[in-house]
Amino acid sequence: MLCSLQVYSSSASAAPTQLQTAVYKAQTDFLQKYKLKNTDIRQTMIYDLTNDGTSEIIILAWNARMGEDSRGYIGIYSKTGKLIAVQKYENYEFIPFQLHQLKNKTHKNCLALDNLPGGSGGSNMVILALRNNKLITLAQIDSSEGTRVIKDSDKDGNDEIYGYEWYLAEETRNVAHSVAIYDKYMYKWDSVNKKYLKYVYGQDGKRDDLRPHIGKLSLTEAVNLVNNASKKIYKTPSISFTSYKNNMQYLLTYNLIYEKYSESLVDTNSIYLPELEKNTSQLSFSSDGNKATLHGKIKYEDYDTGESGVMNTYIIFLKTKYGWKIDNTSYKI
Ligand SMILES: [Ca+2]
Ligand SMILES: [Ca+2]
Repeated sequence: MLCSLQVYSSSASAAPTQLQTAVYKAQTDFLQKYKLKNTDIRQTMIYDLTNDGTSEIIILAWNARMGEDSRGYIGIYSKTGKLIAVQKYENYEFIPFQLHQLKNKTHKNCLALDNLPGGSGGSNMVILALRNNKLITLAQIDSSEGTRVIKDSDKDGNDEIYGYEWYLAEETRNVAHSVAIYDKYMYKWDSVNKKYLKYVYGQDGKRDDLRPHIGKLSLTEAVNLVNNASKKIYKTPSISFTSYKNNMQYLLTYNLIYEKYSESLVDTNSIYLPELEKNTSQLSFSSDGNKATLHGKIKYEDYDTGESGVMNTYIIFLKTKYGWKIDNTSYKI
């Protein structure tokens, strides 16, 4: 199905096929038209982009100069070497890097085009269809961290586009890019509204747009959350960072979890999480309602002196897409 050729050569020993001749003719014409060098041709694809049952020759070229002088072109030729369409990319912010075949039931055979990857390795992508001898943009796909995959997962005749993006939220505000939390995303063709829709999946694999609304935290919920987290964390005195993260990520914010990132083995006794009682605890909220503070009291007794007292503890909660999580803890006598 996928057919990608690089046959730019005038010294082939075997007699060229009709297709090779047409490709050569198209490539030569393209190079002359846009004053490009042989090496500027990055990709040649044989693909039926006009959806008439006959393949076209699609050439992607960009000159090797970096920066503002960079120019990119896509040329679409008929199988006989006649120019059908050209798309120019003369804005250096988008340098056409690689073409992929993409199926779409409405527009039939389409193209996905990667932008030249930036310094971070990520690059954005556009989805193109040929209409009236012009390439039209159906969607702009956000940059992905690492590999992007084009696949018809649900076998509905439309390819989906999968990638990964940095989970940027209040609960990841201090988490370094090097250890960032990546959410998976999917662009899916909406055949009713005729457009691609983006869906994001969280660390639990659930779609963000299907998550239940997170309501106001109640005092009972806050106390239970702290007590559950406390019970869970002290079960294992010492635990690998990965297990710690996996066990606690829906109770503690990533910000709080990643405070322990430098330790390969997390000493859970060094984490302060009390067990509280509802009748001695009070809950208050920030003005926007997205942050809550639980003020609890813990009785303590000094074994040496026999003195007893009450310690004040403050648990800060953040509203996240997963629900309320503990973001910080402190105490004072
Ligand atoms: Ca065709
Ligand atoms: Ca599909």
